[in-house]
Amino acid sequence: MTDAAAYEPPRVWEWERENGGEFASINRPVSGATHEAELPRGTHPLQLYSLATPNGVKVTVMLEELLAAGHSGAEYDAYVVDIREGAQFGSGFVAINPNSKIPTLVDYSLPEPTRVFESGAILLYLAEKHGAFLPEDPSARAECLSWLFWQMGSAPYLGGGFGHFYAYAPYKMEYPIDRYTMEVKRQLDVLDKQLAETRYVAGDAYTIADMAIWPWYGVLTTGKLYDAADFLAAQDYGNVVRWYEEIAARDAVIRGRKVNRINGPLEDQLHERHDPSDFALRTQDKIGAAT
Ligand SMILES: N[C@@H](CCC(=O)N[C@@H](CS)C(=O)NCC(=O)O)C(=O)O
Repeated sequence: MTDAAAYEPPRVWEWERENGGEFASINRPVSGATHEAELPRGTHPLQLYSLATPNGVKVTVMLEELLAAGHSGAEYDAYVVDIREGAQFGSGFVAINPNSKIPTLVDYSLPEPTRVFESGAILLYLAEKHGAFLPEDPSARAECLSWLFWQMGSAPYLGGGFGHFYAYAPYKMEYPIDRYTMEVKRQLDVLDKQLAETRYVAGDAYTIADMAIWPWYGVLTTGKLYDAADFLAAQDYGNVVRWYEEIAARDAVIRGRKVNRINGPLEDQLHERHDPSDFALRTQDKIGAAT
């Protein structure tokens, strides 16, 4: 074990503004707005404020899946909240999500505009609103919700634990990397064993449980998340890889991954989404070519 314990916690912790880690400039020990900033609003009932991180992609995939399944009431406008620039601390965003995290949705189709934050809550809200991707049978529904909440409880160990210490911390520390790698591999094994029995996570049907888990544990097997596929021997989880590939090929997933993406190939970046035609006309390669 490297990194001998050199740190002795003081009696009362104090905020050291520059700790050197990636995202250090946006991390604060207090909540609330740092500046005034109104949110833009489009014409559709559903307004999404997000970014194409794993948590953001869950929701854009769900909305594109709903539209592909014929739920026209799921038409939406999607705006980028650039969390690297601190946009999640603008007053307009804090008003719809006091926790200052993407994704956040506002539904204007109800008598009162209704905010929904937390990606799991948004998936459940949309599934119930449209009667889709959530089984009606009580047993199947319980299984789906169990896996949805499994994801919400597990992914912080993957993102905030493993991802932080493996990819973002200012230097590599063996103890936390070891601890979180152990847990993430255990989680991958849970998923792999489940997917050895079922086509999708919660059974034969593709549900919001798949949409929640896939952008984290599915994408992890490709190396596109934290560049950690080799380190985790992620390709050894063959059932997860099979499930990842089947879902990655869905048209709605291909579209949903592009929405609010601000990195990667220009043809995969649709910064704002207002209309289905935007995928053909307004990705960054097209906008760049037109200007
Ligand atoms: N539990 C939340 C987590 C959301 C979350 O952590 N969002 C990140 C991006 S993936 C974020 O907005 N981070 C900005 C910040 O921490 O200031 C959810 O599932 O919606």
